[in-house]
Formats: sequence, C-alpha cells, structure tokens
Amino acid sequence: MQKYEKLEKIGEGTYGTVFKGRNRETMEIVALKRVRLDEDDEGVPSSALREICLLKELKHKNIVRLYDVLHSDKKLTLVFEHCDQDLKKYFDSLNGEIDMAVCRSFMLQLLRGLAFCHSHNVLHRDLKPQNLLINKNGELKLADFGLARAFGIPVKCYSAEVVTLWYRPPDVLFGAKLYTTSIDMWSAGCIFAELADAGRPLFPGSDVLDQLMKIFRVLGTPTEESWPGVTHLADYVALPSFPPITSWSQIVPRLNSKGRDLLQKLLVCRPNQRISAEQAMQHPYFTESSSSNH
Ligand code: Z3R
Repeated sequence: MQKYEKLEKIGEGTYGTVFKGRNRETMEIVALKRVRLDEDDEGVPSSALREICLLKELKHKNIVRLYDVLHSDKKLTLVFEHCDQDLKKYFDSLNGEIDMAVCRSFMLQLLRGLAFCHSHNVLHRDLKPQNLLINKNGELKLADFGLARAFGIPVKCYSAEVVTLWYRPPDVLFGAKLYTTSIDMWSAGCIFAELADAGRPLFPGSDVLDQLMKIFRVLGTPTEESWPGVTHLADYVALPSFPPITSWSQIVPRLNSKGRDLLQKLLVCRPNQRISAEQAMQHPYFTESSSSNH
C-alpha cells in the first residue's frame, strides 16, 4: 500500500469502502477498493485471488480498468481506474430531466461493455446504477465486473446495507442456480428504463416476493407455456396471474418506439429468450436517424 496514498472516501460498495487514491510514483489518481470478506475467515481464498487476477486482463474503454490487486495481512485492496461519479449520483443531479441523446449514448456504452465481458465469458451478476461510472466527457464504464464470481453476492453489504433486488431477473429471484449472460441483460433493461425516466427505478421491490410481483404486474405472470421449467425452479412460488400490460408508453413515456421495442426485448422473463448484448447493440434504436420522439 506504500505505492498508493489513500485520499477521501468516494463510495460504499457491496464488498467494502471505495477511496480515492494516488499512485505516489506517477501521481495518477485511482480508486482503491478495500474488500472485506467474512470476519471469521482465514483470509482471502486462493480461488478468489486467481479469479480477481484474471480480471486485470479485461481491458476495454467501457470497463473500469483493474490496475492492481494488493494482498497482504489477509487483506485485499483492488486498485481501479478512477471515474468522476457513479450513475446513482448522476441521477440525483438531474432533477427529473434527462436528455434522451444522453440516455441513448449511456445505453450503447453499457451494451458495449457487456458485449466485451460476455465475449470473454465474464458475467457481472450485480449490475446497478452504483456500479456504472461516468466521466465528465460522457464516457460510461462498468465497475466490479467478475467480482460476484470471486466473492459471491451477499444478502447484506459489509456495511449491513441490504443488497438491492431491483435489477435481479425473475429466474434468479426464483432460485435458478445456473448463471448466464442473460442475467446482466435483464439488469441492463431495468437500467435502460431508469435512464429513460431520469433515475426513477422501474421495479423497486422491497423483498423477493414484492420484486416478483412488481415485475409480473408489468410483464404478466409466467406460466409453464410461456416459460417451460419455471415451476421447477428451486424457489418457485405460484403468484397471482397478471396479464401483461399493453401500453409501454405509460411505463416509459419519454422513450421512442424503437427504444420501447429494445426495452421489451431485454425485459423477457424466460432467460434464454432475452436479447444478447451483441444483438442489442445492433438494434435500430441506435441507428443515427432514430432520434424521433415517437
Ligand atoms: C471502481 C470500483 C468502484 C467504484 C469506482 C471504481 N469509483 C467509484 S465507485 C466512484 C464513485 C463515485 S466517484 C467514483 S461517487 O462520488 O459518485 N459516489
């Protein structure tokens, strides 16, 4: 840690506190993430360390670079590229108004980052506005990629804060244990709707059942017909049968029809029917002439 000077606190993440830092040799500003694992643990598992070290090779302009992994005294500090702010803080600064060109640009950058990680078989599993970082020049970068596989997703943050369920897909909420890239595509859909509504979350559930109910009230309750195998998932519970809504323009009024079409292709309950990041990047919503308001 002598290599870095710790500066002010900039955030609280799932695994620990994030500080601004400075490389004493190069004077470069970085983000230092001190990871706290279980109190009574024997230090950092070697499997987790190996996973994390592989993430240093994941280099893309829409992924927050992991520069260094510092492991000493059973403590782990991850040294990341520094960004100006996270999307959650950006939303707080908007006062309910977002430029739809910014919404589209952020969404395309989110998909580019996802497509890159997914092509390297790295999943995020816990995408949310707090780990999307933005710079003053309008760049968006995904933070904390691959950490969920190394450390798991706890129920509570190290700071005892509850981990949000708002961006979690129905298959995971029903206890599906097979994690695939489709999990991040659901989260991307929730974030897209939130971007289009200047930071108002789409499905702000308070617990697993409330989360599922909020989703099904919009998309309709899945059945064995619409989603073969759903009733066999580990934590499946029968819920009231809601029909799907017919008017997406009421859910995301500021999003044009191409944007609403993309959103519906992301927010599909049956995971293997969800659009991939690579396909989503090719959607007509992103073609230059698609800036219409209807
Ligand atoms: C890597 C991993 C997590 C974070 C990083 C870098 N930078 C973060 S969180 C951050 C958060 C802000 S500024 C930089 S904030 O001021 O918007 N909370």
